[in-house]
Amino acid sequence: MDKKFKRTLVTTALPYANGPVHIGHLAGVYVPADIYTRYLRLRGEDVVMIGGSDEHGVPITIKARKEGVTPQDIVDRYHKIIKDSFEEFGISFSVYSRTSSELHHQTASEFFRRLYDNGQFVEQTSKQLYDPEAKQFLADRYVTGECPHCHSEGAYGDQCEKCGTSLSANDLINPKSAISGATPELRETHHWYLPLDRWQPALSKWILEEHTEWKPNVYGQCKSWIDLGLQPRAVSRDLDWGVPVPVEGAEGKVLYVWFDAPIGYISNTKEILPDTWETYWKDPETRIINFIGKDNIVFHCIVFPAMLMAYGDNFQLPDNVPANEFLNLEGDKISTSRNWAIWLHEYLRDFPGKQDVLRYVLTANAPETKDNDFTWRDFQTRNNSELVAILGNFVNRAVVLTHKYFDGVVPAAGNLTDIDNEALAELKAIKERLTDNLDNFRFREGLKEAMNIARLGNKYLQDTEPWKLAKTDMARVATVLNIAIQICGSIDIACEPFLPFMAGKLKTMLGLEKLEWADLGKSDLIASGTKLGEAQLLFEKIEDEAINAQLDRLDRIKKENQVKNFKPEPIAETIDLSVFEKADLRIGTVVECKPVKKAKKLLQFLIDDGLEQRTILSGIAEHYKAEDLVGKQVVFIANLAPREIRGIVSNGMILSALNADGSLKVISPSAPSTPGAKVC
Ligand code: B3M
Ligand code: ZN
Repeated sequence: MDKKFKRTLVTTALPYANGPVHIGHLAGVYVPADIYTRYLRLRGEDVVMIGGSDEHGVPITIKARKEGVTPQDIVDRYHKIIKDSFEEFGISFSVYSRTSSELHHQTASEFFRRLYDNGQFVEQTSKQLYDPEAKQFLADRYVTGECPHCHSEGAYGDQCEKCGTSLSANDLINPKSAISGATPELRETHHWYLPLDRWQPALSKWILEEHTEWKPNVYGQCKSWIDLGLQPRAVSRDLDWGVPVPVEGAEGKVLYVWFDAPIGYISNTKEILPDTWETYWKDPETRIINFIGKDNIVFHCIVFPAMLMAYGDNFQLPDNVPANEFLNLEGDKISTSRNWAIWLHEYLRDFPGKQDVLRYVLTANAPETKDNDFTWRDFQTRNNSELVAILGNFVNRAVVLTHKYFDGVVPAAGNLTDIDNEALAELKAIKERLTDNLDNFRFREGLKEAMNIARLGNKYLQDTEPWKLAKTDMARVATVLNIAIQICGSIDIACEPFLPFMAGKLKTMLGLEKLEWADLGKSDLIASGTKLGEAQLLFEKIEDEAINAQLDRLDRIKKENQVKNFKPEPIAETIDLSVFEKADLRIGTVVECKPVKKAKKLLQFLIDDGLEQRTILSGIAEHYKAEDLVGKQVVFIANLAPREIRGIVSNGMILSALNADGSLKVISPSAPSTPGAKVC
């Protein structure tokens, strides 16, 4: 860490307590924040990591309304689920609290009041969208419509999730109430606005001049906001759920959720450090790092800093905001409403004890510079060919060989040869690169370097072949295994931020008392004479069945969504009866049915049409087993010109319904009919 700083305050975006958390949350915010915090702790730095649930705002009240329960019920339920998931994944918050707490309400209220008293707001009356049926103003997500920027449907009143633009409800094209579906009308209401324009010069200097080192995605978004010219932003809402506006004449108004939520970072710091919290917020020797997803950039880089500047009293601005892009799932955007996600509590049910595997895959694929994709196949490959085959394998070999030749007691090293010195030098070089990556929030690259230590270990054992030396030169075997065990120790330290569960196991196996970054790369990290624990497998292979079960689940969800969103195709152009009558539709009975070689989709039918038996090919092989269709009656077009497909002549066409989920269902008469009967 930079010498200027004495301590670090890591904040993590407060997830809305309106649903469980999924892999996107973990990959974008909590795993990177946890890696960074654990790394600083290993360095012996003073660091606190702040988390908590965001329990206000329309996302909560919408969910409550949908389920017919109170907002309090919703946040109580999901706060617990979210908190438990984080705990189980080893996200090592110093505090994980909630914005419905008494302390937060007081803190946010006081914050608003001070700004109000110091003339930091402008009060304005304006026309806002109002739902005449539900009899309420439509703040934020209570209204949806077409995005004025990218023109996609379903943009919210505060943000378009498609293009990420932050919006004002009045700008939506064709707005609709999310409560009643009604078309809103405009009604007058008054609100308090934070005049961001007043802070434009200060924000511009602070970000555009003093923080050119920020990630390009973050810097770029800030720059385009600032270049557009900052506007006053309303910080209150006409809602009954939230922190009441602490001002006379503000009945029925609460603080805008994006005003109170970031103050949650302060409240939660106060909660664990009631006496010293101010040092973490107001001392210039504190460094504040905000871990967030890209949709939260403007609030953390523009709005909250403006609030802090308006408050004064030495509140420090973040030193860095390493926001991530989004993680997709199997090629599609993760979406709570479409259930297109891997929920952490479900993952834990399906892969108990495999928290580190998910942490590993999410970091290896972290959406650090661009959106990235999670796929179950990649998950399996990374587990089997990296965690098992590289990391687990090396540690296992080193520990097992030490047990085999030295009863599990780390032997002393003799004179080092070139190969030993090279390995130790490479270890030091890896440490340097790893440290540099972690210092600069490049966790993907960092993880690669940590794994390179295991690669180095495997190569070292491969090159020295202690199992062969054991026949002739036990002194040399002692040196090799000593070094191999030192490499294991370095793996333990280097991987602790990324794979804390594995690191805990390995620490016990190696008899280490404490992991410290300073020890990483040392050649005497584990003293000779140390008795190793039993060799335990650190990772186990993930079989195809487990992965297929997950893919089947996603397939089911995709189909359910297709059915839910099914819109029948528009009706085709009108035709005369005479045109229709040209098609000779008949009933036929299936005499034979069999697959067609090398044609996945085709079934070959022999149909009794009352006159003769005719061959018809139909593209429904993925929807039926051939034998199940024998004896069934079908509707077919009898006078279609014959067509040759794959060397077989098809005389007609069997009719099927193409359903919303993509399935094809053969059309049959509702009761047994005569083969050859006309369909009319
Ligand atoms: N709850 C938005 C989100 O979950 C919001 C973050 C608050 S951070 C202070 O994306
Ligand atoms: Zn848009």
